[in-house]
Amino acid sequence: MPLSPFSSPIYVTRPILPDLKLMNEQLADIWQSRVLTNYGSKHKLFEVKVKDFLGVENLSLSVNGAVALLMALKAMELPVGSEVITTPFTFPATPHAIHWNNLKIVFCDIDPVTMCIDANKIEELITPNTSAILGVHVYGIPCDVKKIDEIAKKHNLKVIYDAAHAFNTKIDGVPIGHYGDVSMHSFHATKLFNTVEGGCLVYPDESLGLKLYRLENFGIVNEEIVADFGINGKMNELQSAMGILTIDMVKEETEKRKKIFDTYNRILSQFEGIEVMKLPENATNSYQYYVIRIHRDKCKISRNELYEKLKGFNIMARKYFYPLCTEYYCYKHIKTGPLPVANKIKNEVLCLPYYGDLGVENAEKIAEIILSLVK
Ligand code: T4K
Repeated sequence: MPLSPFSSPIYVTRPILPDLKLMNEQLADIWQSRVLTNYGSKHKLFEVKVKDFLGVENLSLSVNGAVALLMALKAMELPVGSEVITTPFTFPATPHAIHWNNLKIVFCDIDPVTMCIDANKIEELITPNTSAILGVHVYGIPCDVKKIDEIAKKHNLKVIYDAAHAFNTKIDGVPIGHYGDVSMHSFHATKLFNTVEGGCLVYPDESLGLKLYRLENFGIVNEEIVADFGINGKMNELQSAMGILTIDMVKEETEKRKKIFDTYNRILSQFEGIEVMKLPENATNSYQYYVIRIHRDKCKISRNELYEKLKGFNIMARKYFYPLCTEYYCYKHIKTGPLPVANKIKNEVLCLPYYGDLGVENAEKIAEIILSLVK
């Protein structure tokens, strides 16, 4: 029997939402206190809850992931104009953070398996002017953190991770934020765990906390002393209230997504033209994105054709991350070496609908539709 389209659009994701009654209770507290932002009681409680959840000691909440990343780079005190090696296969927020810090972006090719920055190609890009490496744990798949750490130590570089997709990822049981000098998690509405907009920075060195606090609060020390060039990166009380409730939903949402992950893998891995999402054995899954790769030589249609045809079934998959950041108008001028792997993979990837309420039955139907189109 031919597969029929969904009756309404199936988006790539849908945010988890707390019970409205519980949210109203949170709001009533805020209304009563009239403290809307600047480190109120919701912020304090939420910070403790996130630290407990992640199993980390040093964490700073932030208004969103992009601003958190700006501050992370700023906190590293890298020489103005120095070079930061990063990946072109990411959301524009990653290179933008380098640019906004008056640093030079150096794009490195990606690993053919993890799709993260290729640690084996970093050293050839290092010059006397290199100051840092900015890796992205794309789709929650970890970078080669151990190799990157070795390179950084050898060349005296800072390591910053854009872990927007890797909330709750662990490597060998260690929270991913323990690697590198500082890592950013995003709590955007499109993420597994959301505070509407929001994010945090996690860092192994406790002393970074004070610096980040100053950076996110205008550099203010007290009413008369401003010690640093801070901006306003604070998370407010409404975001924190949302987070206090949604963090308790992450475990259940993760369990639901695990079933969808297994369903997609089971059905889609039957066909050699589709490469299903895999994580290294020593890493836990963040369950933020579900990505497949379409191998054109083995499929009837291309990734782009599949993406378009899925729309006809009301399935709104997304081509994260196509095009590469090097192709964006604002970064086209940057001279890069060849990026053969990133240029190949950008045409293969497709992120499928992935959220708990999608349910296993709908995931099965999506997978069957994909198979019927590509085989
Ligand atoms: N680094 C990396 C590697 C990132 O991927 C991101 C963000 C950042 C840094 C920056 O972190 P934040 O500053 O955002 O915390 C989305 C998100 O806006 C963005 O957060 C995310 N990465 C990126 C990968 O995806 P769009 O433009 O694709 O989102 P949009 O609005 O098209 O949403 C996708 C689908 O989600 C919609 O079709 C429907 C659904 N949706 C979306 C929203 C916003 C909802 O159901 N409800 C909603 O409220 O960028």
